Amino acid sequence: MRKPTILVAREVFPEVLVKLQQHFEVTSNQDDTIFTPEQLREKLQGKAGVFTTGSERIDAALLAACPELKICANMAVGFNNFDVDAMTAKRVLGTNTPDVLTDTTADFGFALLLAAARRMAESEHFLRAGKWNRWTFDMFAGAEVHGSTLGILGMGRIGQGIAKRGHHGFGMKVVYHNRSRLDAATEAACGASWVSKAELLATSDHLVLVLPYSKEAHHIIGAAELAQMKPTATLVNIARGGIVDDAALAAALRNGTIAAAGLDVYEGEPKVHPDLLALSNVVLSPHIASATIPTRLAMANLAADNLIGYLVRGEPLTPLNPQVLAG
Ligand code: 8YV
Repeated sequence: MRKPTILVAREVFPEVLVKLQQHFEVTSNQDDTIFTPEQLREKLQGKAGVFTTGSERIDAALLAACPELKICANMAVGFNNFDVDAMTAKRVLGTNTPDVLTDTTADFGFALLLAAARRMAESEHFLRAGKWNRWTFDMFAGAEVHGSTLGILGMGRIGQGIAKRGHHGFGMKVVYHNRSRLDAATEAACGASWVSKAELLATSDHLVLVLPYSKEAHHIIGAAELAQMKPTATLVNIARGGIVDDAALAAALRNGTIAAAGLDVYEGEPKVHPDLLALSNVVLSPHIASATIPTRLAMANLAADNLIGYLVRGEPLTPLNPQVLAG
């Protein structure tokens, strides 16, 4: 029997490609070309499955042009590059990679928080520029982390990981806001209390954003929200670009509305708002929160196992729209 055909839309670990080739006729992209929507549509002709990353958009127009497509397996926990409703309507399964990146991403969220609050990037640039010629009592004095109040917006798996690090590791008071409140046992394990969004903004010394991107979450942190935060506060975004209004954040950092920020994601990335690039009180990283080799390998393997599970056995591991499996 002929093997099903799939597209791996970006470069992946060679061993993951070898595993996929045991089950599928694979069109790979080890040159790592970023396909335009037209190129993606062209490459997907006749394919039953696609291995995607955040850079491939799967929408109604693409699905209409690729009638043989059955599954899109994203190598990411976030899936805002998928129009899941359109996929469900066309009976195309979507999968993501939860759990395997939780701790790695939470570690990085904490790294950005510490770097921004304790002014690590700014002071390092100062030293490298040869400007350090004496110690002064208040040189690069930052914000206290231990014992402070950690706020978390979006309390899923990664949010809980950050809460545990703050509570158990740094003795922080943890407050969170989420549409649904966690059960009492999970709140206790994270040392976290639910508060309203207004209270979260007003009381957090360090506010970490970990909510998924949705239309409702667009610019959920803008000028009005930043104005409600403490002037000494740190803001960290490891969720998605577009959740923060980057222009408003740059203005708030410039005007002292808040003290510092740590960002891993941006509106329109890989472009970064020029006003952010001009500021010293923001630590900027290029969307690397899940970037360790063991974690990226686990993500790639889970995406591959979703393709194999569904196209070979009819059983994906982490489906986003299990309705597609029902009938
Ligand atoms: C990915 C991420 O590396 O999992 C996510 O949602 O943001 C990152 O871990 C990125 O989306 C590339 O697919």
